[in-house]
Amino acid sequence: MTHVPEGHPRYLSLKYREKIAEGVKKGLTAVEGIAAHGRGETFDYILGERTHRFAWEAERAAVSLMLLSKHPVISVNGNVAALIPEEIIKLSESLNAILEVNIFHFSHERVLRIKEEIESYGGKILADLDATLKGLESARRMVSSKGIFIADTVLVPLEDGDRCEILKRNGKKVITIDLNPLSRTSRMADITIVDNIVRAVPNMIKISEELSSYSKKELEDVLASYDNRKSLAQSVEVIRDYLTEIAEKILRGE
Ligand code: PTJ
Repeated sequence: MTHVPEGHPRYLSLKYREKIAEGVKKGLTAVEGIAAHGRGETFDYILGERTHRFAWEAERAAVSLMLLSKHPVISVNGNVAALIPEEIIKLSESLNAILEVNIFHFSHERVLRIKEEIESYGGKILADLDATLKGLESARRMVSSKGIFIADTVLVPLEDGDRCEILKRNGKKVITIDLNPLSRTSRMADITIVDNIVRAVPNMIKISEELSSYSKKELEDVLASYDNRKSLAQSVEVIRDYLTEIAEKILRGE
C-alpha cells in the first residue's frame, strides 16, 4: 500500500481510496467499485466531509428499525468489505443482525473472497445463494434462504436502484447508506443515510449502545419522529447552501 502521511490534508480520503485499490487487488472489490467510490467521494466533498444532523437522525432511525426487526440483515458488497470489514462485523453484533454477501457484479470467486475476508476478522457471514428473489434480473436476485430471503429489514449500503426496488416489492423494509441523495436507491429506501459509510457505521455502533436499553415503545417513537423525505430534502439543501457559500467566496477572491 502507498504510504500516505497522516499529516496530509487529504489523509482520510487518500487512505480510503487506497483501501478500495487494495480491495480490487485482493479480489474483493469489483473494478466498477472504483467508479462508485469516486462518485461517493464527490458527494462527500460537496457535503463538507462530515456527518450532518439529518444523517445522524437517519442513523438513529435506522438503528431503531433494525432493533425492532425480527430478522434484520446487513448486505455486504465488495466496497463495504474493503472499506470497513471490522466495523460492519461490530455493527452486526450490536444490532443482532445477520451479515450476508450480496454482490451486483457477480462472480463465485468474489463471493468467496468477501466471505473469507470477513471471517479473517472473526465475523460470521452467509454466502449460500440458495434462494431467489422474485422480479430481479441481476445476480443480486440470488440470496441466502437464512438471510435476505426471510429478512423483514435489510441494510443495503452502496446499493443500486433496481435491487432496492425489488427488496421493497418482496415486502422488506430497506435502509441504505448512500452519499448521493439523488440516486434512485436514496429516493426509494425507507431510510436513507446520506453519509460516508466510514462515518455512518461507527456512528450507528455508538447509537446502538444507547438505544439497546430503549423499550419497544421508545424505539417506535424514534422511528415515528423520523421523516425520510424531509431528511433527503435537507441533504440536497445542505449541498445547495455549501455551493452558494463557495461561489460567494470565489466572487470575493478568497
Ligand atoms: O461489489 P458489488 O459487485 O456489489 O458492486 C458494488 C458497487 C458499489 C460497485 C455497486 O453496488 C454499484 O455499482 O453501485 P452504484 O450504483 O454505483 O451505487 C453506489 C452508490 O454508493 C453511489 O450513489 C455512490 O455515490 C455511493 N457511495 C460510494 N461510496 C460511498 C457511497 N456512499 C456512502 N459511502 C461511501 N463510501
